[in-house]
Amino acid sequence: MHLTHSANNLFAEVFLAASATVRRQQQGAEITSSIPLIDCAQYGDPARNSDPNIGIAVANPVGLYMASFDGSGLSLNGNPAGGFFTVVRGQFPLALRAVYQLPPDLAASGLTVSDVKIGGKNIEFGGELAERITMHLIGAASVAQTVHNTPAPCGPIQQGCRAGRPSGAVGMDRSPRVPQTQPPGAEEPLLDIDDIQGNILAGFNKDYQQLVALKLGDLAAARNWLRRILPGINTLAEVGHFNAAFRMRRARLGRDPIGLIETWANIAFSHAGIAALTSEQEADGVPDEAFKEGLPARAGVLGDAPPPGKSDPTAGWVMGGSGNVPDILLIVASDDLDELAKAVARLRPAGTDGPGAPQIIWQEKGQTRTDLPGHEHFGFKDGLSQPGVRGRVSASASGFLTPRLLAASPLPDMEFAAPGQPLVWPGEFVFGYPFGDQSTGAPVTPPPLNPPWLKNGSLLVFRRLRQDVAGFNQFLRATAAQLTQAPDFAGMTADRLGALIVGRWPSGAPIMRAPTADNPVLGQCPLANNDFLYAVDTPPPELKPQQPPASLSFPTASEDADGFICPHAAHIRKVNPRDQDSDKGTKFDTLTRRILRRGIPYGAPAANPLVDDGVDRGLHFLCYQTSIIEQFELLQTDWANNFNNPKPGGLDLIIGQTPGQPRSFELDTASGGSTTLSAPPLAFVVATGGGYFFAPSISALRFMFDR
Ligand code: N7H
Repeated sequence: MHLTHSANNLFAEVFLAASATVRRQQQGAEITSSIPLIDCAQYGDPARNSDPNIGIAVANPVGLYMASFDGSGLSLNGNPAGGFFTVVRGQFPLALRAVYQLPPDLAASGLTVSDVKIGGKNIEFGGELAERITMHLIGAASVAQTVHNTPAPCGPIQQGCRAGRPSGAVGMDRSPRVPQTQPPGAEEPLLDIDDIQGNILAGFNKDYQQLVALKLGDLAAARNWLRRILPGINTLAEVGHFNAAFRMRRARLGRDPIGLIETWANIAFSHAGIAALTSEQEADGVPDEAFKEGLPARAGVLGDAPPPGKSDPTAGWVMGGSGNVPDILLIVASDDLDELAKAVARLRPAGTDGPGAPQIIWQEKGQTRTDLPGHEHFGFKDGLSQPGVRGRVSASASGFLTPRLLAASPLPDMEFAAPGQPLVWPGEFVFGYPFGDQSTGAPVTPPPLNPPWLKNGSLLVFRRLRQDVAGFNQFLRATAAQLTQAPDFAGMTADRLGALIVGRWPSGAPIMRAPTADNPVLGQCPLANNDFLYAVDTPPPELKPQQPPASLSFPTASEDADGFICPHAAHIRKVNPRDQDSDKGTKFDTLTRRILRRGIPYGAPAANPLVDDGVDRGLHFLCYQTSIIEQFELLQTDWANNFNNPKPGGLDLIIGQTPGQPRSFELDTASGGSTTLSAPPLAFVVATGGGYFFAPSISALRFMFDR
């Protein structure tokens, strides 16, 4: 396969040229005539292949590229065969040339591509592979007045997936740039990477994940079991190193590495579980009332609606409802489905642990969508925005848990790890480390822990959230059709309304940077897709010298204090108002509300998102924090369920719920348009199970069974 840019008719040429032409400015005046424009753009440079008349730089042209290849379901002799697809020119999402061929050892054994199976059937035509390639056109057709097109100064401009506008672009109201406080970073604590469980700070990030809920029986047998599986509970050191190696390989290969497969397990206990294994008093030492009460007692506070004719919101839950609270939650995750099954079989209680070993009361597999990897069931890319956790994993100068990519901070008084990723003190997620002052962000030394075994542990929230995919999409379609009747919202589509409600387009492109249409290249660009603030214009990122250069392809986010671009009630704005004040305080307070999300979809994707097929599908929502009340519950109750907070503007229509009452959502435009949507009281996302747990350190686990 070989793709090149060919503007094969006049319309296409004009379209591409218009999309690619860069406005230039010199000494404050826009350049409009051709020769000065050519000089300014340095198109005379023989090393540049460009069209001087219209100003397209075709060194990295506007054109058709391969964005991704879906290798799921390809197998050779029962082994995954998606990885034989190799990009040989460019790289995703800007790949131009690729081959699908067997590695030399397999080819030498006489196997050919026709031995590869797709969905159990041998490949017959190249087209069967081609249809798994997602193509995209780089270059945006702009709707007049909607796309930032600030004139750039003279000189070459780079394009591609890296980040925002040219540094030094004029016409931006930007805050003064301050050098990012850099290492030594001596004030950042050394994290006990061999004692903290791996899913908390590193995240398993696997395609398959099984949750196993257990009830204790005989305590001696339970302790035998825990002692047996302890070596299989993975640490931050193990998971973090694997993730780093995976990232490095992927960066070099331009695709997911083949054969780099790992299987991880972590464990957490409910209050009753800890009380049984230690004592009621020890369990009460976990400093969180919500954890102590347990999820069934808190479901009403969270806004979970009881089923008709019942008063208990957890009646009918598939697990974790009143009277059915597990003592233990085991999380097992793998890159490979067979390995996952083997690990679960190894880790589950067995007869050899003794009579009365813990019983499995519920288990369920989650898995990334095969049709849209990384997307949740409503169709949106998930897992993009996580806080940058401070702390060191080694004493070396670059030994930070979260890589520091920025040379300068976009905000004068706040430090960031990467574009859009502010740094947060680890005490917000793991006990025993400094946490942030809610007014200044300065680190606060934690008080001595009592009981001391809390150290290196974390609180885990699990919510089994069923998603009504058809209900959500029908609502979008019907509401968008009504809105188009109103002059201020003419042209509204279901897709755009969905993006306004989530705050991102399905590709993950934030509406703050792609106000009118999805931009899949932006959505897939890690340095750009989370780079936006709400209260001020977001300056282009200033990356450290060793980072790839920032590009100009995507418009930066403009200040949106009024919620005209991204509504105040959009899901991602509700649960993280970023630099904007909230009812609780300033942006420094918001840093103390962050959570580490580790969710994964469960259930088969909907074949037709508008049709209710009765399939139970949704999200195994998991998150870690050190205060369930001040973090997860605050996001759900004080923000998502509340019209006025963090800023007035409506309920979060993704997760917000107020049983029995319609849920309203405000849409306002800069031109004065305003309307309030009314969504049905029954949320599109409904809890059907879950629990509050404590994920102890490796050493605390020993304390639980060595008694
Ligand atoms: Fe949300 N969705 O598909 O709409 N979420 N969420 N979430 N969520 C996020 O940034 C979704 C839920 C957060 O920093 C994205 O990773 C769905 C709960 C937070 O900008 C998408 C469900 C809670 C963020 C979704 C669900 C949160 C976030 C954008 C349930 C906490 C980061 C992708 C079925 C109470 C916000 C991304 C930021 C992002 C969706 C649940 C919180 C697409 C479908 C219960 C903090």
